[in-house]
Amino acid sequence: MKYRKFVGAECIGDAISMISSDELDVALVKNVVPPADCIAIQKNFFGSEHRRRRPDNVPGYILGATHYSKTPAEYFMQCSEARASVSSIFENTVDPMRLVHRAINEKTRRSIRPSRLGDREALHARAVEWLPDLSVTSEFLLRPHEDFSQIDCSRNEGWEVRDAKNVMAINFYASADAVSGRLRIYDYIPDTSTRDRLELQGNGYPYPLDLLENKTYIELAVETSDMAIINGKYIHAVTSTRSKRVVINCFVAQMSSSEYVYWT
Ligand SMILES: O=C(O)CCC(=O)C(=O)O
Repeated sequence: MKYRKFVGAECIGDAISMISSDELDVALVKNVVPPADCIAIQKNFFGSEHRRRRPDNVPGYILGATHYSKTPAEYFMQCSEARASVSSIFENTVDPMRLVHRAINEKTRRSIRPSRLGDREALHARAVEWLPDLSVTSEFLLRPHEDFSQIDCSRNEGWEVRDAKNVMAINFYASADAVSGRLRIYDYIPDTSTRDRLELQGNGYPYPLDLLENKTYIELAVETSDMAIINGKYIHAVTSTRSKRVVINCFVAQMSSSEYVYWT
């Protein structure tokens, strides 16, 4: 697994084009957004009446929509409903995902657009607040998973991402400290037969820990204002946290037409 650290928003395009061409699997870009904008994003998020408990048994709050476990029709319906509230997170501040779009345009000279289903469009971001884990007994805030099984499944028939050969997970940290809530990426991409055997086709979550026992990993000590960009086929997890952790994220894939599409 190839990992590299970058500094500054001007490096986002390099990180993405290197991951797209398999020169890199994991990139951590430091200092993407000034601290005042991270605070403004947090303030907008915490002030929003649309923030709600995550519906997927992961401890935290979410604003926006997630395609996880949903049919495309359900997901795109939620995108339409949540669009205005997602935009409000970036009111009067920097939108880190728009920085990604600009970087793709400028660095790769490819276009990026929302993934579509008919005339509906996917969201460009969602925001997640992870609740501090006070039980201390669990190693993970989010257990090991990968992001490819969620798109590479029959549920998504008729949605263009079903044809994607890759997926990048892009996470921007509006609030995080280096001590806990680390992003752990195992040097392991499960093949289709492993996903089938574990019955994880369609969701890719959670992978049993014994499968990962002998796998090496890197842990990104993510901090406020960092952006982590990873090849989402690798199994990854978030270690438990005792502090406030607010993440803005989305998925991006480069399609056979060479254009990029995003969704959440
Ligand atoms: O919060 C993070 O660092 C990564 C989150 C993640 O992997 C996910 O939401 O699927």
